[in-house]
Amino acid sequence: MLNSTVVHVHVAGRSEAEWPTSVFELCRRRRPCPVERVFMRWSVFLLLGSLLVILCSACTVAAADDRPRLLVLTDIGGDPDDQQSLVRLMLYANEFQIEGLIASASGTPGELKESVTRPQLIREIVEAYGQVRDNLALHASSYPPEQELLDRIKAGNPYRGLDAIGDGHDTEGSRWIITVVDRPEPHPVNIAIWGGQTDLAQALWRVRNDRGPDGLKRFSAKIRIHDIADQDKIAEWIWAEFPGLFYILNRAPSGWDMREAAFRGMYLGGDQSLTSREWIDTHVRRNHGPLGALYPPRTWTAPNPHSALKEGDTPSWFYFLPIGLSDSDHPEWGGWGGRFTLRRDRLYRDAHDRVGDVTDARATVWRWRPAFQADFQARMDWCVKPGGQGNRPPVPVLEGDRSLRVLELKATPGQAVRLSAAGSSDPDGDKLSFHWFSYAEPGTYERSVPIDSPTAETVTLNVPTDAAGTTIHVILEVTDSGDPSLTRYRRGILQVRGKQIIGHGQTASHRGVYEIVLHGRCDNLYLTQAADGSQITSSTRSTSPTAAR
Ligand SMILES: [Ca+2]
Ligand SMILES: [Ca+2]
Repeated sequence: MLNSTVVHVHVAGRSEAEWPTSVFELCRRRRPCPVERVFMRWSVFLLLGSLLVILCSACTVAAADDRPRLLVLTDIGGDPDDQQSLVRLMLYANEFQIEGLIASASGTPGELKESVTRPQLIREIVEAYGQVRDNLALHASSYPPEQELLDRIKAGNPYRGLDAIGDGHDTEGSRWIITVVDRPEPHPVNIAIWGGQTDLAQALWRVRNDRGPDGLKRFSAKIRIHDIADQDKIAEWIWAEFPGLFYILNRAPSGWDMREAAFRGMYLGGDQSLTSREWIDTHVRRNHGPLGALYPPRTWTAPNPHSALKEGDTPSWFYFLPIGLSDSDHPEWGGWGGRFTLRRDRLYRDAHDRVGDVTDARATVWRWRPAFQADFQARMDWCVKPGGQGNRPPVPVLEGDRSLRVLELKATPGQAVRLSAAGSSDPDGDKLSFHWFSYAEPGTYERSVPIDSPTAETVTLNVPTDAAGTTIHVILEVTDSGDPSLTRYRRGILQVRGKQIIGHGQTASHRGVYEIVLHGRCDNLYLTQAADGSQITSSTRSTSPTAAR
């Protein structure tokens, strides 16, 4: 028979987003009961069997393409910043499987006198890419042939909004979305929305109409959406009609100045010498071949300190770009495409970072601008420089791991954790420099943790004694000595063992009395204080389940 433990916790002063743990995590920490142990034993047999099947399959199937799948919807033909974003994306065409470039209704609602789509503007840039593709391929592998990208340019609906969704509103673009998502691939389709969402909404409508709710559910589980600004004003309708979508809405909250949106950190805030007309003329538009020459020198949105580089849509695909800094499954972790918080309605919305004396959503993007602009500059050089010239990024190694994945590391409060970047290298033989820092906002330990000698190859992080039960995100930046200097990243997440405040609540404020029901023995439950030291005004303390039963 299972024992049951009920614990009441009274917590005040923590906002919903800050609540660190859940009953699920608690259940993983406790010792399994006899029934569960039998089940787990059988699970081991099942797991071994499954592994055998997978290994056998691997012998006969060619290596899968693990690059992220990317599908873009662009309102190209309005503000020229979409052409800017597309020129930059072409330089990274080797980092993705580009599945579609869909021209949705041009411009923002009411911006143009006519309702049009402009796929020819995409074609123009892809053809310019075709002229520099062989030179790009001298510096990195996997650049796709021009024709492959041309074949994936599709036209969407020149009309937008709810009146343009439903029977009779299928477009080449909406059908293509369904074709791409339906392919039996192991990886999700990452959909970056640079303009309106109408063609995506039409695809979802069509799938639900033809396949029913279960078919829609299977379809939706295969996509991740990063939407810049809800341009067609149908985001709420989409969430209501097609629940369960992985949806990042990159936009300032209602009632705020729209310039507060995370994506505007591409051109607002931070070091604005890197967005000037002089910068884009020198490093992109002049002497860098036909692709760079198509980079528009002016954009429309004001205020923009230079009215030159804007690229408001670039964060949507930066978000999916694999550079070792983050994981596309975790918008709350942050990276070149910004950082986002999961809200109660299951949507991800702009989060705030503190950088220097600034705390806002734009900082989650502009904090990385020196690195992503240097990367842009180097890849523009690749368009024209011979092989062997033109800088390539370093390859960081974290704790002996050479992949780009985020590492989960165990630690205890008060421990001096040694972290090593030994083995990091550079394909050009450049000298490497290191910068380690704790990225406070994504962790549940909500303060920055100092690192001894943070520019050394191997460093020590002293886990604070009050960090029990929290996570601490550590970023390793490895920068080479090439021209321009390029940076790549690794992230380790320290999972700090020990006392942990564990709670579960469904109330709006997460203030009040929480009830935790434990089944079976529990040797590892402690209730003391919140991770940030705040405000458990009363609690039933328990160091063993019997104490609280
Ligand atoms: Ca756009
Ligand atoms: Ca290099």
